[in-house]
Amino acid sequence: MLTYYTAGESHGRGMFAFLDGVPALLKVERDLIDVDLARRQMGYGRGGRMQIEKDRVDVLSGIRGGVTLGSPILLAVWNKDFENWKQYLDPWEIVPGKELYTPRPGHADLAGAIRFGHTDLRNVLERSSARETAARVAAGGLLRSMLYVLGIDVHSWVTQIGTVKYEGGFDRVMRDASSVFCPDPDMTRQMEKAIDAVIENRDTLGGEFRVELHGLPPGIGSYTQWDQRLDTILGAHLLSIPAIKAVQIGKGVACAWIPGSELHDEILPGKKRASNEAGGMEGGVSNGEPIVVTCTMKPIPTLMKGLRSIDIRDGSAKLSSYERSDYCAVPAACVVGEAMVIIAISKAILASFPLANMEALQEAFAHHRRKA
Ligand code: EPS
Repeated sequence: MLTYYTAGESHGRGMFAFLDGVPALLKVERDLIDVDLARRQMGYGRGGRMQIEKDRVDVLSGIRGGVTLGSPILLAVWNKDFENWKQYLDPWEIVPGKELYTPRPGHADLAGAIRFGHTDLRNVLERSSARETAARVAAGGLLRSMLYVLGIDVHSWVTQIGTVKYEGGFDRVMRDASSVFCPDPDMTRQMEKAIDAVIENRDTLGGEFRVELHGLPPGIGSYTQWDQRLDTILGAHLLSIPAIKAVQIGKGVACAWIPGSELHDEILPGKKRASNEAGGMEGGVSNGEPIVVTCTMKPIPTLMKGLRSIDIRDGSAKLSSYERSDYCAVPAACVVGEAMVIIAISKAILASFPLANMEALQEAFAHHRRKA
């Protein structure tokens, strides 16, 4: 069983990912992790923090000579900004000056303070900040090496920012050339304009991105139990990304109005499919077609102009506090989406093939592919 958790505060020492159950003898491509970390930092509309950080993975345990040991893996992404914050976040002795009392509507501030009994919202913000997603991307970047060996590729692109919608397909070169990770230069310009407008207005903007996974054989996941369904696993992983409010699989919400005769992917000789509206899974099991998911991200709740809120000390009306933040983080979120799809599918694969090392996994996987 693959276990994955993160730890770390936004302005603390670093962000950490803990992985247990990664098969031994996996050759880890360090560059794959660092490239993903660098991509997560990019995107038009990001705030000042990304000028400070230069995210790189540091391996604290579980890998020796570039190869996994089968033991627990601990990854670190150190926060350069910690230098500016250590007096406020030291585990033993802190100085006052960074307390927060006016919760941001849409952020975890108020609900999180009630949940844990905090009187200083800083204690909520530090962990609920989307900086945590750096650890997710490090974990996903590591598991990308495993999926790569198994013949699986994962990629993503931005399909919408505000009301600007891109309906075309994926092109890696064009996606990488775009400041918003949208594989179309004209749409990129329109999306940049939409972001410029909210920056001008001291506001924020959400959007939508798509993640595709190619090369997964049929028969991964299960219909026999609710928590083994691929939809369950993917949905949970993607909805866990901060600010993600909806996840669509395949045709998604359009399933409501397309008749069955037009929606379902007819089966052709050789088990080929006439289409892939199901997004690569039926009954919670992969069907051999690409996995296709689309995620909706809400606008970031940290608004420079503020929103109506209260001072939690006395309940009086105040504008919500402003912390340095992003105006639009949809491009970054699409890199996080890739990482979460990689983690979800890795879990599903290792649940079907609970093997101790990569040699055994590759052999079992190849046998399964032949049979399918
Ligand atoms: C982020 C780092 C954070 C925020 C952002 C994402 O850094 P700082 O708070 O120091 O600016 O920029 O977090 C949020 C927008 C949020 O709402 O939590 C990062 O590394 O992605």
